Amino acid sequence: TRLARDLPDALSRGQLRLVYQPVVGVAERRVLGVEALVRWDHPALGEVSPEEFVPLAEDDGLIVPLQRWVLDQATAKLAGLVRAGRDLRLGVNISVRHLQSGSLVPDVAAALARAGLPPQRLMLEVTESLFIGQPDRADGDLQTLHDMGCVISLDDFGRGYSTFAYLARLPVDVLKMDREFLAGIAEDARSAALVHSVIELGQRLSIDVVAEGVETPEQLAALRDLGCRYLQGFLLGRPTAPAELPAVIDAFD
Ligand code: G
Ligand code: G
Ligand code: MN
Ligand code: NA
Repeated sequence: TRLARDLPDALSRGQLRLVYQPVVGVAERRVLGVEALVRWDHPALGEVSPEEFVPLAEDDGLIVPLQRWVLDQATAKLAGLVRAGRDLRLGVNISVRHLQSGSLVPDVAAALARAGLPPQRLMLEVTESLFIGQPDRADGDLQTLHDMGCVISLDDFGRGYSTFAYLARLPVDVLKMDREFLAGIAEDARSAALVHSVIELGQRLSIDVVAEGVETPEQLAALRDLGCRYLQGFLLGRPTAPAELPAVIDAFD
């Protein structure tokens, strides 16, 4: 396809960029962190979603350089914000293939060192689909990153299967509850009970739960009532260009 053909040059031609979406603390009433999300501005096709090109990069062996670029850009950006006095954490989505390649640990260490960013500021977002099957070297590398001080989050929690088993197996600090859970939360007692149980699961395991995909004030109110402490979604803030990020963060203070 055209996208697959053009992807190898996208990085060198400067067609990739990052946007950042805020994560808000309910008790803190402020933006606690931002998640980096990659975009490709294709010269002819316009903006391409990572949903389309990340799988292509994974098939073409381009994912490791792409993820290195994301890590370098995002850690440098966050280090600048921290130096400017902002107390923020950075979330970066990690690819299965990068973890399995064995180079994620040195790549993360290098990005943190170049940026001068403490590992505690970096949250690595992994999806559970990564860990289907036997424990392998990816488990060990994730543990190493956790031991280095990086925060590990399980992204899209609840979308796949065997989720509970992963919680026993992996060093998870944060659960990002899939937005599917929020679909009926404001109207329907069963949906609310399900979300409540995920929040309680987090409390029992000392894992912070972030609700993803908060779009309406009704969902926000329901999540607050259920004791959810961390929120992300279009209602709180859309993915934003770095230049506009300070204004988005200040809007909460
Ligand atoms: O930002 P958006 O909703 O378009 O993201 C679509 C999907 O792409 C999500 O699953 C998100 O996790 C993933 N994604 C966004 N940025 C990155 C990235 O830098 N690396 C990887 N591997 N996935 C990303
Ligand atoms: O898989 P992951 O959670 O990393 O996916 C992040 C994606 O979710 C991004 O592409 C982002 O644009 C999208 N997203 C963020 N907030 C919302 C929201 O409130 N509603 C919907 N539908 N998508 C969202
Ligand atoms: Mn994510
Ligand atoms: Na997610």
